[in-house]
Amino acid sequence: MIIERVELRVIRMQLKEPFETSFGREHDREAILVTVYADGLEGWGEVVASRDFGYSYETIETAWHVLRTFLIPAVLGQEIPDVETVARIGERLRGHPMARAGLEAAFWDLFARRAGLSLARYLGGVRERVPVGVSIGLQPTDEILLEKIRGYLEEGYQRIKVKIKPGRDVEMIAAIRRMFPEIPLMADANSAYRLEDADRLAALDEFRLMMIEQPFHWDDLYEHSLLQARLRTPICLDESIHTARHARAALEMGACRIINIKPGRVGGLLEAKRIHDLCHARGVPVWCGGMLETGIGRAANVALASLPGFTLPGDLSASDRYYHEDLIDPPFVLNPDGTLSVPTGPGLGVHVDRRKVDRATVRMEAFQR
Ligand code: NPQ
Ligand code: MG
Repeated sequence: MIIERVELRVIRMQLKEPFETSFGREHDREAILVTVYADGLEGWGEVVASRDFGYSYETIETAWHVLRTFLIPAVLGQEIPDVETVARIGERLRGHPMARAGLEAAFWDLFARRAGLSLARYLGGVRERVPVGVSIGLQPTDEILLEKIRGYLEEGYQRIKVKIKPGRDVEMIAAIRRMFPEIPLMADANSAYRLEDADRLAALDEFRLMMIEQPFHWDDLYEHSLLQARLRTPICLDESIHTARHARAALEMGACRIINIKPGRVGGLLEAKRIHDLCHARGVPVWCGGMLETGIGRAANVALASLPGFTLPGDLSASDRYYHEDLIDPPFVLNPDGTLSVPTGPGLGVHVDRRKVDRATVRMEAFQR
């Protein structure tokens, strides 16, 4: 397909409530939407970088720069036969996975629509519904956190993930376990600990957590392998897994037993699928992470999570977990069994509401061949 037009938009969405992690607090979500046009079809992708660095070094500004200066000129007016071609263009850059993933996602949507298939089917998905959990940010007090957990359990979420950091860990998890002895529970540190804190993390072993996510540095594998050797609880790596090569190295050195897959973190759905395939072949469970996506990024994640190796509930909450009003219609809603239904229409399989997109847009640029 000859790519006729690409549009970039920065959108800003008010969060229902602030989301706090070990690296900071967000009140609203900014993201970039990418739209590609060819042969009378369009494809939508979401770049999950934020206004500020924190989760990673990428920001809206770095992603915008990389897209308009390097990636869009490489596809505009070109014959692009498949997503592999887009991925190869992206791989010429070092780093900037979120920028690359957002463009690639738009092409996945475009090519799946051309094939008349849902993105899930196009990727090789096998599930009609995917199990979902919820990620709860740091709260002012344990009492407020316990109330939040109770609310999400009542809504039907299949597992609870809480954020931890030094000073908000063992006692807080103990309080959760006293109130909810049996729920599927996990903790995400977003790289807040150092190797010297290993005793504190080992003290979490008694709480039967499903996993501890990313305790150490965002690019570390080795120190995680030292910690995993001391823990019964599986370590799950998020920030540290940048490619399928990293995933293989992490598994072979015993740095983790579970991997969180996010297309934005690993440069796109193609690399995400490679990590899935590697883990699936080795019997290593994976789950789909979340980046406070709008319905556009969420739909791509749900499609990815329909692959057979995604056996654990993902951070794939319903649209109303973060936003009063999503950009897609209808929004994602939680099924009574704690799943999200995988869209079956062509491509992402969701209707992008352009009026809502326009209202959320704070910056726009179009590139025409
Ligand atoms: C994680 N997500 O698994 C990330 C981290 C995260 C749902 O826990 C703005 C944009 C704020 C993206 C905060 C969840 C964010 C963000 C945290 C991602 O580690
Ligand atoms: Mg995480």
